Amino acid sequence: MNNISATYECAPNIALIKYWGKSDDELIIPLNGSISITLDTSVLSSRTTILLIKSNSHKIYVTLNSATQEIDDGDLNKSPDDLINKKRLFIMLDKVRQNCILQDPFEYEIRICSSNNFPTACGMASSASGFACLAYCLSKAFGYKGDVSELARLGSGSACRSCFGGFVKWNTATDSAFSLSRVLFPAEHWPQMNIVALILEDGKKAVSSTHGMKDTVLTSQLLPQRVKIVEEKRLKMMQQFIGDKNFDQFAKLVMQDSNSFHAVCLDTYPPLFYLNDKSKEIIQFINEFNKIDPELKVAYSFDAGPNCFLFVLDHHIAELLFLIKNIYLNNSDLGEKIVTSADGNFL
Ligand code: 2P0
Repeated sequence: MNNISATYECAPNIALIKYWGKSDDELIIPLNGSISITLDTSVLSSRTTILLIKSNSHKIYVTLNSATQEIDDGDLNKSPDDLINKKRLFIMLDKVRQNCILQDPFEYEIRICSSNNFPTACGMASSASGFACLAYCLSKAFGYKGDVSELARLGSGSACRSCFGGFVKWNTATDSAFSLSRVLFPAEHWPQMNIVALILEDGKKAVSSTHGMKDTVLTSQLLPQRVKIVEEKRLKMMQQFIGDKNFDQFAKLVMQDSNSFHAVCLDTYPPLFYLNDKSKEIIQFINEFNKIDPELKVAYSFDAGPNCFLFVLDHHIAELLFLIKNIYLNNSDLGEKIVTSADGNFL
């Protein structure tokens, strides 16, 4: 058999305890561990196919959402900004070729084809799901003997959490082989959990996460304090609250960690403004909504952009959506919005 192929599907994930800052930029080892929830692939997913063609050409073709380009090592000395993903692809490929069961791993032309079932304008980062798919495809096609989450991490840090469904933890470590992600709890553990994504802006962000976190590591004096709190307290607390299905405590910690992440962004020089005025309006709205009852009903979380992810249990989602759609949105110029549930269904 001369040709080998593999296809995988992975979903984006949303961090509950955020990753921001690397101890090793090349190997993408995070300063602190993180915990996320992976969305259901039936709603939002990336799908990637790899084809290895026995050949002396050694060419690599990558098709992303129907635009194809040939990639070669010579590219890598040009603009580092555009080529960061290509460079990471070569790092992943090197890693796989060094530790695989395929007899002659350099004797193939490689074709990679990847697409998302969600529009790029929906505000979900596709690099996590895309690189997780790529890691699975490379592993299968080459017979990689290492850990798939380590491989995905070399493509994009948050991608290692998209290798698995449910609640996932990614550990920090001094050695690359130990900075892996693992399932903490499967999605069925807390099926009443829903995620509502409010898309407030769909443009490309001014500063990418990769560059933003590099600046934070270099300049923020608040970051070491955040890393300490996350490592010493928050990861354990989050694991406990999810395990106990304690929504009140879970919600408080999700919001605190999102706030703390944006605080270190502001403490970066020059400052990183990922939230916009609409994001701040949503924060105020959620705080008001939560005031009505003694226990928290909704949690917000924001990644490196203005779009908002709301966490809410089944018995409060109708009330929340009613308020957002009929009262709040009427008084606001919120843009396109997409609503998903954690177990994967558009509502
Ligand atoms: C997270 N983010 O934990 C955090 C919260 C954004 C804010 O992981 O350089 O795209 O490829 O490792 O994975 C975004 O960072 O950056 C991210 P790289 P990545 O989800």
